[in-house]
Amino acid sequence: MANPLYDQLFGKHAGKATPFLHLADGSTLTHADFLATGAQFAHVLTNRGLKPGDRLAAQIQKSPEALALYAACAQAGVIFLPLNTAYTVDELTYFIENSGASLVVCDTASEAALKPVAEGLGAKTETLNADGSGSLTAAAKDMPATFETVSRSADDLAAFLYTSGTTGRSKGAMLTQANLLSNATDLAQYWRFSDKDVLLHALPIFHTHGLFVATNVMLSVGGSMIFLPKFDLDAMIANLPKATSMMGVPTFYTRLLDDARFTKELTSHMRLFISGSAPLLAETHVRFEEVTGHRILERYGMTETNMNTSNPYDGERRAGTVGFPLPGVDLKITNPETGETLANGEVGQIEVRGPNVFKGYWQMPEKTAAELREDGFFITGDLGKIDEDGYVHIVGRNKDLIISGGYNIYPKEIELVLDEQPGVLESAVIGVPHADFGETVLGLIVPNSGDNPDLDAIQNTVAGALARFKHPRKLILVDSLPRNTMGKVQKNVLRETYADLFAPAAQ
Ligand code: MLC
Ligand code: AMP
Repeated sequence: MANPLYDQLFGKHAGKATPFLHLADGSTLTHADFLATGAQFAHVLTNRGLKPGDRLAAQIQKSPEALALYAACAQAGVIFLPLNTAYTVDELTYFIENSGASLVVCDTASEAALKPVAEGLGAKTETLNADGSGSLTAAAKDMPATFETVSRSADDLAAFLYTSGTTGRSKGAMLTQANLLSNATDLAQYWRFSDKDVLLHALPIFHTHGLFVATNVMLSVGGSMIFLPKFDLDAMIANLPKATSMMGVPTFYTRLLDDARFTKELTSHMRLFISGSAPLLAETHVRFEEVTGHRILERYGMTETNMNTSNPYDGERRAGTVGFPLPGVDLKITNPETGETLANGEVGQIEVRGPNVFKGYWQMPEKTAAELREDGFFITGDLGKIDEDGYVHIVGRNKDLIISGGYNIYPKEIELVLDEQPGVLESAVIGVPHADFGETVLGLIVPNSGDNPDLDAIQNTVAGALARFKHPRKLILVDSLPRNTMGKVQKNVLRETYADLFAPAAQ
């Protein structure tokens, strides 16, 4: 009986007393301990009636147990659906309903609000808290520490990750075992990870970066991770001496660089620093090398495709580029109107194809067809070019998207809320440069004639509806929105007008 994802990432470490997770309290969890917890959880899942192919939605804090739940899903053949801990009940309701999740795992504090929603949608609930306590662990305590791995094929679905869309409706990206495995093994080789590596892990584990890139790579080689609950400067500085490598979003690197304790001495033993999920400014790349002597290795990926390109391990890591297509990944630049492939040097939309590319959006055949071509190329929505040396540059986006501190925010989702507010005629939400988050959210509101909308009340309503990281940093009343001759709002004009609002000098 085979289950490639479980066997190749988890099962092969069965019985190993080697360290897997180094925790903030100084304790260490071995691979064997971790797998035992995963197996106990897998028993609970099957006892709760979950069958292979069912969905488990989890909105839980980062902890070893949270990661063991991922292992449990892999072992029981359940599709894992991790959710941002910042999502509101409104947002969660949609994900639970859309995915048809059979079980929702949340922390005790959110249970009262989520249980009725889950039950209304036919899902059971269990709790799992940041300290590992909760009904799930309580039920797992007396379960056997081994579980007969459910047979799955590489083409079976392993996870759904929701990604917002330009229409404001989130889509569940269906990722197969093969998508995850191929990327994990390719990245581990490309970046020369081994069982000697200790990865400093401060990313959330509900997104591709922290869960699939970081964790799967380390699992595939049998290395260990310093598993911090979140990014905290003091904890990063304290733990860097024990790490060999680190992965982060650009905000991690700019925050480290702004701290006087982050020096060449602190980092001289490090093997590798990797950045992704948002553009790393060339200036940050250069500053990082000046301070540490290391060149950050920048790579490019997305929820639907895992990782697509990477700067080389040995060759030149070129600032402002995302490197070369990974082995097995085809990448082309096409004309957005005609789909024709463009010559090197020309800017167009980036399309990718490979074993890393997802299967489509859950129950959204039209959206899948619009973005995933029949020949397997996925239209990323990013604009880029390939230079004369083959390096891929991302120069912009063909999708209305803001990336703040590595989190994707789709303006449409916020505009839909703003437009409904009393006194609002229409709105436009844009991303403007921000020293810490790279970009941040700005909302522009056109009032109904003669009205004076209450901006504080609007912010409060937004707060109830949308996750904190999506809230506009500021709302501004404007008389009208600039439009082109087709009547389309010219967001580029707005972005230029407000470019300096949160730039360093204005903060
Ligand atoms: C937190 N806040 C954010 C935010 N993160 N607001 C906007 N954007 C963000 N990214 C909110 C907090 O709730 C808080 O609200 C306020 O902003 C300031 O918080 P902070 O303490 O400064 O933030 P912090 O908790 O330190 O978090 C910042 C961060 C974190 C950058 C460390 O956001 C983070 O870990 N980002 C990584 C995201 C990620 O993993 N992306 C990968 C996606 S996968 P208040 O109420 O206090 O004002 C992907 C594919 C690929 O993209 O290629 O990898
Ligand atoms: P997500 O859907 O959260 O996975 O985000 C994917 C998007 O993040 C991509 O489509 C890009 O726009 C952006 N992204 C990821 N890595 C990089 C990078 N290294 N440089 C620029 N943008 C990036």
